[in-house]
This record gives sequence, structure tokens and C-alpha cells, in this order.
Amino acid sequence: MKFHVLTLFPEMIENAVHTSITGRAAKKGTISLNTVNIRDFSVNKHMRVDDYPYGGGAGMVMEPEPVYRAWKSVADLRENNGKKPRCIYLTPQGKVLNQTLVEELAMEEELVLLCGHYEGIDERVLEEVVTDYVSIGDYVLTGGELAACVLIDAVSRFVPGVLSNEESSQFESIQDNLLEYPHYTRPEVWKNRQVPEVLLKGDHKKIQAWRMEKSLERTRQRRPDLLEKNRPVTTAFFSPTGGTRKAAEIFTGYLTQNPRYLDLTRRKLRKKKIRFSSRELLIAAAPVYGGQLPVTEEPLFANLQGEGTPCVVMAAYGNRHYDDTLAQMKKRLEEQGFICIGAIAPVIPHIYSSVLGKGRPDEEDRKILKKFAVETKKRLEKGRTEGFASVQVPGNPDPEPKQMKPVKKTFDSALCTNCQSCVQKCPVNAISQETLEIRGDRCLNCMCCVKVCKAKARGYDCSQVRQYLETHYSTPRKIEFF
Ligand code: 9D3
Repeated sequence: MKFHVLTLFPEMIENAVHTSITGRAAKKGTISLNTVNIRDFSVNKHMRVDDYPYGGGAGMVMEPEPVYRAWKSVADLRENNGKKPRCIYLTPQGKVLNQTLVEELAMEEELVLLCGHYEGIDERVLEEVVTDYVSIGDYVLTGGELAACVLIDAVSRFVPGVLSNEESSQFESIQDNLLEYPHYTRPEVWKNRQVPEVLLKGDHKKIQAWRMEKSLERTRQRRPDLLEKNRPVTTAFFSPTGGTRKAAEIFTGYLTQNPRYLDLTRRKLRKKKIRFSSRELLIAAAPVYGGQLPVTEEPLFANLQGEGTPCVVMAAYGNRHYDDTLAQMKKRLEEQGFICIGAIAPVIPHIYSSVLGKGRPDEEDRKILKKFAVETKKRLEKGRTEGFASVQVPGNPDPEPKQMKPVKKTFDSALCTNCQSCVQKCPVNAISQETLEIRGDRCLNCMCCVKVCKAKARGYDCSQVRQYLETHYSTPRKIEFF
């Protein structure tokens, strides 16, 4: 990440950034700092950069031309790839910086920060160059320099390689609008104060529950305002062979560190009515079968009930196409009280081919999933004040059900140990407990039974469809989101 800072006091920025963790990162080259002294671009023989305000009043105003030339020197520095870098003016009149904005800014390659001094900067140059107005809080500073330092510090923590593994920004509390639980180290007793009992024993589940309880209690006491913004996240997924589940988990992990998962692959859970309040977020994830949602005895997600609850839909597909799946999901969930605020179609390994979607989601996919998570957080914040907006997605919400040619399944009874794994795991109850035969009318061709068969008694032959897919759809597709 490259930071360009336009300022009258470059040494203030240099000193702060070249210290501690950001200093280490600048040395390594994971971030770089380029300060530009606006005074070097004075158009006045006395090197003056400010003047009296038109209309009178106290204080001085920074002239437009030196600021413009300083900005231009940076804009020209870059290979002109067409688009201007985001230029952030630090001002008490800006949007107050928060963690979502910090994460969003961290995804840029380059940022230009403009620091004002005196009463401010001539409005016309701001109109010309500034893309974002940012404040760091509701108190008065003497200038924008310290605010720029704060922004650089906070943004740098999200630049890959700036923090060590241990310091990682990946899993932290502000993400969930909850304060952190209290920490303890040795000795076990200090000034007659005991370390809480639960932490001394190794029960991980109990420790996690205790920490969550303390986080909530602490937030209630010290920052009740944050609790209102806290939005429990539930990820409901249908994933017979694990591909959808993986994509859903990666995305969910970028959104929250306290997710609840509903595995709708299990028939029992699909039958349960589950209600969501408007304060929650639902992520609904399903695989694409022939361009549509898999057909189960009851439509997928049919028992989820919202109350103006925001939701994000995810259709995971094996590199051919998601076709109507996102549209189906959106329609279904919106009829059940949800508002679809986002949709994404990640690529996962195809069940009938080891080539299509191989290794997906990969590193590039993770970046896109992260980007969509940050975008989702932005939409949630906006929705809190302005109401949620339903997103447009491509596809037919009511397609004719597609009759897919069943894939030939093989069964070697000599290898079968009758462990019943396939019977129990089959998401649509299509395998007979007694005969182990597959009921063609129910079978999804999801190949879950093949995957769970430890004895390798079950297999399938999809050579024809695989041939077809691999000749037509081998070029890796990029994740799309809406
Ligand atoms: C009431 C008129 N002015 C006060 C003397 C307004 C004013 C102008 C410039 C107030 C502060 C500043 C300097 N501050 C910043 O440039 C600044 C800032 C801040 O003061 N608080 C929070 N965030 C920021 S970002 C930049």
C-alpha cells in the first residue's frame, strides 16, 4: 500500500509512520510513505500558501493552486492507468472513520491523503481533487496531520504482511461490534485476585462461552451503543459434498467471528422452522445443479422465516454457470420475509470433473469474497439508517424445472460393509435402509453417498457429461457478485 500525504508538516507524518509497527512495515516495503510538502508548490515569492478569507472572518484559508499542484505532482507520478487514486481530505466535516471504512480503504493500492491547516482549504480545489471526506471523531484538532497518521495506522493493519501472524487483524472484536473479553496471564493469584477458574481448565467450549459472555457484559456496561449495531450472523447452507460449505465458511469468516451455522444438508434441520429478527443477518448458500437450485422434497430454505431480515444469497457452481439460481434464491427468501441485500456466485470444484473449478476457491477468490464481505458490511451500515435495498440479480426466478439426465451409479456389494453411512447422510433420503438401492425419483445425483462410502463400494460413471463439460467450460470463471 502506497500512502501519499499532502501536508504543510511532513515531518509530523514521517515521524509517526516510521515508528513501531508501521515503521517496520515501511522498512520491509509492505507499505510506503511519500510525503509532499504543499509549501514546495507555493505560487508566491514569500512561499506563502494561505490568504485571507473572502467575505471576512477569522483565520486564514489555504490557496487552491499550491494544493492542486501538490496533488498533481502525485497524480503525475503514477503511471497513468486512467483512474485517479482515491484522495481523502481529513476534515472535521467528513464521515467519521470506522472499521468498515478502514477495511475498505485497505483494499486500495494507493491513497492520497490531504491535510488541511488553518481554517481550511479553498473549496474549489477540494471539488477538483477530493473523493472522500473523512473525520476521525467529534473533537477539534489543530490540523489534519494527526488524523492522517491515525488513518494510516489503522489502514496499515489490514495490509497483508504488516502484522505478524500473532498480531493478525483477521479475527478481531470491532468486526462484530463487541468489546474484547478480559485477558489474564501468570501469576494465578495477584494482590489477592484470582484468575477466573474456567480459564485454568482446558475446556475450550466453556472458555469460549465465558469469553462471549464477558464480551457482551463488558459491551453492555461500557459501550451500549455498540450492541445496537451488533448483528448476529447465521449461515444456512446445503452442501452434499462440501464445496458450497467451504465457500460459505470463507465468506462468513470475513464478516464475523461469531457465526452460527445451519447445515441444511441434514434432513432434520431442513424440517425445523427457524425465525430471524430484523436485527440479524442470514447468509443462504446452495450449490447450483444444472443452473438451478437442487430440488428437495421441500424447497430449500422453505422453513426460514424473516422479519425484514437482510440476507445474502450464495450460489456455488462448478465453473459452468449459475444461470437462474441466484434469482430463485432471492425470490424464495424475499417471499419469506427477507430482504436480499447482496448475491454472490463463487466457483467450487465440479462434482463430475476434477478439472472444472479445481482448487477453487483460490487466493484470488478469497480476495473477492473479502471484498464482497466489506461491501456487505457497508450495505448493512447504510441499511441501518436508510433501510435495506433489495439487490438486482440476473436470471429467471421461476425457471421450468430442469430434468437432468441421471448419472450412472455403481455399487459393489462385495466391498460394502453395510455401515449405513450413505443411508444416513443422503440429503434426500433416497437410499433404502434394507436394500441399499437408490430411488431414482428422489436422487439429486449429488454424489454424497459416493463421498461418504469409506469402503469405496459406491462409485459413478459420468464420463459423457464430464467430456462435454471439460470441452466447453474449462476456462476458469471469475466470481461475480451483485
Ligand atoms: C470552528 C472553526 N474551526 C475551528 C478553529 C474549524 C476547524 C478547522 C480545522 C476545526 C478543526 C480544524 C483542524 N482539524 C482537522 O483538520 C481535522 C480533524 C479534527 O479536528 N477532528 C477530527 N477529525 C479531523 S480530520 C482533520
